[in-house]
Amino acid sequence: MSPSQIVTQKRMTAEEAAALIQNGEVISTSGFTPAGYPKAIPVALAERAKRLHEIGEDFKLSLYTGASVGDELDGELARAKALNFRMPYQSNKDLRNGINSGEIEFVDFHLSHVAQYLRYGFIPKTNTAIVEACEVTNDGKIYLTTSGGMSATFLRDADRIFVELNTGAPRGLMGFHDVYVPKSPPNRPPLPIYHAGDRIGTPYIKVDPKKIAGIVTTDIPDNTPGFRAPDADSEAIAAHVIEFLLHEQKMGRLPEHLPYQSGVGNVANAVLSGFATHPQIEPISLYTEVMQDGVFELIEADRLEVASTCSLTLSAEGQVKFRDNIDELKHKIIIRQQEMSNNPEVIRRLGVISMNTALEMDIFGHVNSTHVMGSKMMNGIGGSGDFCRNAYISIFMSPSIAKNGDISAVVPMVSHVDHNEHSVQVLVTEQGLADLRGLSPVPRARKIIEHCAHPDYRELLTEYLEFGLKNGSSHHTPHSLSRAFEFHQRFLETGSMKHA
Ligand code: 0RQ
Repeated sequence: MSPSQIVTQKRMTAEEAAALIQNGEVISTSGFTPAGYPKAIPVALAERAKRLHEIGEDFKLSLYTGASVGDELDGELARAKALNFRMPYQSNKDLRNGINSGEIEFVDFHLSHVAQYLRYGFIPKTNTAIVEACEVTNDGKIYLTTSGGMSATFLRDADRIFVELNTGAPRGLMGFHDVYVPKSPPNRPPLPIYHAGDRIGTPYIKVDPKKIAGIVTTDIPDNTPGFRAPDADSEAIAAHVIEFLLHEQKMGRLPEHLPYQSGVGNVANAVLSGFATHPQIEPISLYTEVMQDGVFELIEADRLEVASTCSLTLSAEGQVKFRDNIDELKHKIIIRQQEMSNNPEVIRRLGVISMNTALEMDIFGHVNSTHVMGSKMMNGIGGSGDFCRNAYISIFMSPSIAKNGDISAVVPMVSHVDHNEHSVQVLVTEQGLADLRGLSPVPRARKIIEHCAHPDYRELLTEYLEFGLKNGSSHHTPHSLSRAFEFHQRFLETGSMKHA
């Protein structure tokens, strides 16, 4: 197929586009966990930064994205020392090192908040938006590839737009997106999504073609980590979650057809796998932000009604499966902008059951998803807060130990709070599940220790609780402030949370 007129007129190389971007700019890009992000211009930008640094010139950018993006963007720019500010979520090793060394400022956001922050003027506007598209029309319709992210708001906000037209992305992606940008208060009407599968917007983002400064053609695929088969711990966690849901159903506390959100990683994939294979599970729908390969198992088992997501985070193998079945999948999958996939109003209305992964949880039910030992940024809160706070039931999962048993995921007090006791309802490890709904703090603590803590740490945790009950200032939440971080302290001093 011959390229449209706009592509012929505005075509340029990645290097030419990168040369137009100046030191100090705020750049916004498409991309969400890492799917649908631009790949060629960022690599050229990193090269430009390195060349300028070599001759002693400054070149640093602020970068806004939907969520984590591939190494071609976060990794290349971090290694080229071309970033001084980043938000709202990342998962790249080199970028993470830059953040933790203090070289790059990072703001960790609820993912549903960021687009409206930009529209409300709470954060600096963007100079240049770079989005990956599978089609761009002469009248300025941009059809995104594998993620929604915040592209609609970025494209409106930026002074100038570059499009990476990915000729390797299937054109069949046209029609998957549902682009809707809510009006700002006080004029925002209710968001009319009543079922996970409702479409309320357009399949494209419309921009003024005059704002498009250049179109770069590429054929680079999403660089997504491969799909790992679930390990024994993940399978055990999934089995506890499914047993709990079936019990809730039996007790009449789980209406049919509530949609699910599931986070990223091994555990999330194992749960979806469990939904696909367990003999008693009915077909489900997803109202989620990231769709991984696990969804194919649901489809193959004929157990997926519909999936609303912000990204298609598929392995190389998953991308082939997607392409081969794209026409059928179009009826099952909707890709939304993240302020809609993660929208608190919609999540609460639909009754989404949320399942996310924690780094650590404490005996009173607070969860840390982001900060190792209270200080070191891992990835960010992502959408876990959007879902957890508004879910019908909010579930957090984690293996009970990390680092060969030297770290307990259950601690006296979390070293950083992302999700607090008021929002966290169910905790699960491979050891078991603690349903915390309606429990006051001390029974909550006993249940978490008994059901979730690893046997190696149960005694230490119980001793901490009993010490607080005996010596603390209150029997309500019996913390002993001088001892609350003794697990973390011990790990930092000896390399293990266990007693020497
Ligand atoms: O370390 O990488 O050196 O092996 O943390 O842990 O068990 O592989 O788990 O990859 O699922 O990540 C919470 C980070 C879990 C993720 C988190 C070490 C462990 C390992 C990774 P290694 P696992 P996962 C949807 C929802 C927040 C955002 C979110 C996350 C590494 O799920 O970023 O939920 N969540 N978004 O050894 C020190 C502990 C530890 C620990 C594990 N207590 N202390 N290290 N590790 N527990 C997506 C979006 O929002 C876009």
